[in-house]
Amino acid sequence: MDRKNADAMFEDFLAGRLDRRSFVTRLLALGASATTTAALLEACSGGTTETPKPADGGGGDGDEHAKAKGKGKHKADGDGENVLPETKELSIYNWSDYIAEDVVPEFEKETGIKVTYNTYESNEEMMAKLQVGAGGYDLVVPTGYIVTVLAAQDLLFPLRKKKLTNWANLHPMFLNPSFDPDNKYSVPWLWGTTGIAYRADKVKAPPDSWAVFHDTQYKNKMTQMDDQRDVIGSWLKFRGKSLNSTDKAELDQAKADALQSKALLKAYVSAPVKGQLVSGDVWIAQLWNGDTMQAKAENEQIAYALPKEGAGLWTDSLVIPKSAPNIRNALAFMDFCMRPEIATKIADFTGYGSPNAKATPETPIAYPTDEEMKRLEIQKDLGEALQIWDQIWTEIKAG
Ligand code: N2P
Repeated sequence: MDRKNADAMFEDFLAGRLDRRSFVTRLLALGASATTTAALLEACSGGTTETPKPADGGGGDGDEHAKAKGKGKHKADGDGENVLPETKELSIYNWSDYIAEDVVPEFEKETGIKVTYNTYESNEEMMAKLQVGAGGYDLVVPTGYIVTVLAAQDLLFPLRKKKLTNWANLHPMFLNPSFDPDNKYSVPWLWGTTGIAYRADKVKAPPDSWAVFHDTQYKNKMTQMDDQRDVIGSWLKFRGKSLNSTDKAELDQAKADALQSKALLKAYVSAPVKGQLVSGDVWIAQLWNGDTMQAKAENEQIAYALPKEGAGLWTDSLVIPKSAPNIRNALAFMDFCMRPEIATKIADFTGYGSPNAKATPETPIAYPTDEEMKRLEIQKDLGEALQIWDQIWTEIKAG
């Protein structure tokens, strides 16, 4: 999608210079996927269309704000930075099923802060809201490559590490990631893989290849995720290519493979497929390891496989949008979740790996074996090529 044009269109739409219908038509014409467009509309209609005012001037270190406002009157905030306002609220926007149930209530009880908690099903859904300034969120949980994109768009608030007293609990392996050097903006939340969940009691053999989504015997019993990076990425892997490919011919082949499989799929659906796996409406689903383990807790017949051609490996992280109204509380929640017992609860409930070295989860987690690890690839920002991916995804969805 042509981002400059798209940005100009958002402005026209928000300012009422472009009606809803023309906005949608033009956005699709620019190559935005239907999912992105729907998410944008939802974002525009929900809540305020104004960019929430940054609580801390929005600047990297808040200095400009201090100068503009108080000319030295601002008190220092422990490390020479200006004071973050004290509020009693916190708004969290996280993936569905991605926290333990009692973490938020415990935080509220301990701090007296009232938490608003909303969920999303894809990075695109979350980004669409942030990019139009809707939501007033204090914390969101993007996948690694999305942290890079949001930082490049100047949408993130740099962490104040001095407020993160439990930082040392994080495993060094998850620190200083290439998607966010020096963890300028992000605190690792959970990590996992994107593979195949299946019903061991229904399939003839455990699926060991993305080719299973071309297998006609499973027509209408299979789903792939509602996520362009995961779907197109899986077909690229199937052909031995990188899931970050920007090569037009490789992407055309991935599109052809996706369309061939689409005829056999019940739907493109991400986390909500768990219920259908449990009930047996779906036997084979592209899914993440942790969500698969959550479904397995309800039905023992559910298993997880990483295809032989390779699959995706990712880390999701907590970040604070620059527009966050409650930055102090966002930092407090980050720190709270880095406590060993809280990190343990989160890993136990979600079935995902914790980046916290002191977490001691007891529920089974489908960690990749060393051998599988060699076949995993990390998603990267696609840069300009995202336009081609957006276009292909729109065609797959429409096809
Ligand atoms: C949410 C799992 C999200 C993982 N249930 C995506 N990286």
